[in-house]
Amino acid sequence: MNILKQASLTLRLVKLKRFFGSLFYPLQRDYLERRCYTHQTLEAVEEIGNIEKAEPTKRGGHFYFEEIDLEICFLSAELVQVDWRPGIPPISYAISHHDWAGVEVTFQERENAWVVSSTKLKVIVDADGRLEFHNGLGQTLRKELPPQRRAKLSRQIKSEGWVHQAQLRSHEHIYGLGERAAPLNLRTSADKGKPRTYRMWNYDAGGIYGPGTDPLYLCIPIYLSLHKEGSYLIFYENSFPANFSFQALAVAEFEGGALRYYFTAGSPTQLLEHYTELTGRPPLPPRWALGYHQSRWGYEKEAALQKAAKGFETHDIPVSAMHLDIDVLDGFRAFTIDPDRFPHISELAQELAAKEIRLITIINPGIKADRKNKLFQEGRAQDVFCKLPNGEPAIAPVWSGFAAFPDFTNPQARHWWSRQYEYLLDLGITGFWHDMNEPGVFVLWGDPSLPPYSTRHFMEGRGGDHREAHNFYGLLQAQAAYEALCEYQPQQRPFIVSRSGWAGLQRYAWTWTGDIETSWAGLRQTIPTVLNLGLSGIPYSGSDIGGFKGNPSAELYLRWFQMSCFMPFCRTHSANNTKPRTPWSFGEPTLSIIREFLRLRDRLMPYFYTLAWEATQTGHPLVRPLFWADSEDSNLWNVEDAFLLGDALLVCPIVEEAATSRSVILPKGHWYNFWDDTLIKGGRQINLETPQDQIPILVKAGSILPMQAEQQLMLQLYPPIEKDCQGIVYSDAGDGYGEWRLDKFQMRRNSKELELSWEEQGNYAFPYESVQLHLHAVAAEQAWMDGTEVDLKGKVLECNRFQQVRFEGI
Ligand code: NBV
Repeated sequence: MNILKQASLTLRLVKLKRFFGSLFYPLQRDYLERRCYTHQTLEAVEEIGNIEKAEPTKRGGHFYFEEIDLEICFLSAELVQVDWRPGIPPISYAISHHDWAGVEVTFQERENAWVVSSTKLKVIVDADGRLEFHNGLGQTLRKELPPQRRAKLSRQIKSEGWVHQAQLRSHEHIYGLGERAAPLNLRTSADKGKPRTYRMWNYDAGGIYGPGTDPLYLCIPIYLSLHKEGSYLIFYENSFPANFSFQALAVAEFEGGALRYYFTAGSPTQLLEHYTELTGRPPLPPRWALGYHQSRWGYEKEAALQKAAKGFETHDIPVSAMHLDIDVLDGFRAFTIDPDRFPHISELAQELAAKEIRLITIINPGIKADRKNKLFQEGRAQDVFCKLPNGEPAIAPVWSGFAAFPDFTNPQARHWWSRQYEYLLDLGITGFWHDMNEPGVFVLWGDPSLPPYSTRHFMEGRGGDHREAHNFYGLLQAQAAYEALCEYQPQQRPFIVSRSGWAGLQRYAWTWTGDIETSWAGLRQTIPTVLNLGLSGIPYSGSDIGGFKGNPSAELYLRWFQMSCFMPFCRTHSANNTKPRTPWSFGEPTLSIIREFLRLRDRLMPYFYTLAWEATQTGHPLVRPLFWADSEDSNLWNVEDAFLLGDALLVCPIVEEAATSRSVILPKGHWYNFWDDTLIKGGRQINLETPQDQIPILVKAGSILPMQAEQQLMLQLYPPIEKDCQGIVYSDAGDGYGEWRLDKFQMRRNSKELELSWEEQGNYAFPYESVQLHLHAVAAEQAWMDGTEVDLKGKVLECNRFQQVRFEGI
């Protein structure tokens, strides 16, 4: 009884302390900010003036206006960098490619305009500073107004921002901007026709968010436009806070920094290729990461985790990883393990590893600002924290109490931070989950982060404030972690999940959609959020299955689970005060259906893994909007309740309570129903039944879908209606950086025959013991393998490796 009383008293004290922290901190923040920045500002808009001189450069042209100058620089024939000056140039944290090959560019003068072009793109610069972008076919893709500089003069600070505007056609659709709780088409108005404004400021939604909340944790100033003349992508390399809106004009208002942006044109697939050539492609994750992850805030002791792990065995459910939330931390301090509640973490990690379950732990960036905290003392001595103008560390309340924040814009801080992972790796922790890294802090009012004007950052030596550094925070923390993991475990591929980030995060980490509410609306929101992340270059994401806060009904959990089985990051996670949420928590039939779906995901692993490999080559997200299949079909531009997994699968999750059927608009071509092989003509809206144990899944006609069962590779052959199609399977050891192989298949259909040929590339030994070819929707009378007749059992052919198989009499 006494112990209980004491525990509840401690809890109340902790809560009280937290309350006072979040009251005291914003008072101090507001005071500091007032000293740095008074709101009595004078706002002046500066026009750029007329052009005075224009001259060609090696890769483009330089244009001198009265107040400003402009440099157009083709990095490749498809990608052009546009730089309006002056303005502090950005530190190129987002950019991974710097040494571009030569490119042929022409520079022509016309009456009152200049044309700078490559073979693929044309930029027309008007004497008044308007820009037009055309593609190689001469179609106008984008028309920009002259940018405006906006100077804000206050007593202490002269802050200079930019307003950049472009015309939008009435039917133009806009996508991207990183993580958004918005419709897929970001131009869709909010309630009552109110235009939406999207903020660029990574933001901790504070435990719960729903559709319409803006901003969220991971903003990226990138957008992709689709209209009848074509599609283009624009990425602003400016990390300052900004507002974006899309009405008659696309408006981007930056509160500081330079106006540097990149423009590229092409199909959505090409746009992602060009963008990730610039900002980097995602590395191949370890294969296990594509399996199922179980997490909760509330595994308070080792026993709770062991019990959950046992449940997976008992219920025969595959699980790849288990995540430990802040419960594992000692006093909520980063890089610690609570010795009382997790006394045998090493043994626990080993025990789980024996069951092929990896242990992932949470890391929060705040370092408890306490003289007794060694890490804080060390960080201070090495001068690695974000600072206030007086040189002292900027301190703000988080879980552990008042904390200092590593300044990841300081290479010394990144190095110091990266050294901390070794301790956890040695204990057997396999991967890391970066939370609260916007960075998020506790406040009763105002912005839940560090003071934007008064927090100073190192910025690679040139100095800068938190307005510029804030959106880089999660990205640079992920970089430090990624480098640490590569260094300490060179034979293993890093696995990091980061809540926050910026352009380029794909080089280091996955993400998840944070604290989405537990509701059908929350489930529906997840689809456009994940799709827009993918279109922003972040291919690995997913949501807390069942939503973060609250208790889903069995039906909501099941439908959320079924959808998540086709998303890159498949993880159940929930808040600390929720009911247990494991696949068996809801009894039958939920348990059996989930088991079947997870087994299906496991069988699809060769497909998932091949898509992951393709992402390393192209930057294509694994999960794509339907218009990816045909960006000219404007009927697909708004579909946000279904998605493509790769090119072969079209997944239609159930996002309405008690639904027994749902409709979907199919891209043109033909599709097979995954569950019964019915052939369906695309290019129209169809209705599909949705029993509880299924969600509609369609397979594109002309797909070779690689699946696995035990040691067998199962090639599911979905014949094209005519002509031929290809399919590939990427294989390697599943981790590390050793040999690999590509098995390339070609399927050809003639009037009565189906032919499959196989080519191999790479040195990794074929990892399957046998192969099964499975015909869908057609039956054959005879089969021939490399010229010899073989026995066909119904629609299935068991075989080994071959060069060519012919099915006759189909
Ligand atoms: O660490 C606790 C939670 C975590 O479970 C969740 O996934 C994060 O998004 N975390 C946020 C901190 C506080 C939430 C109120």
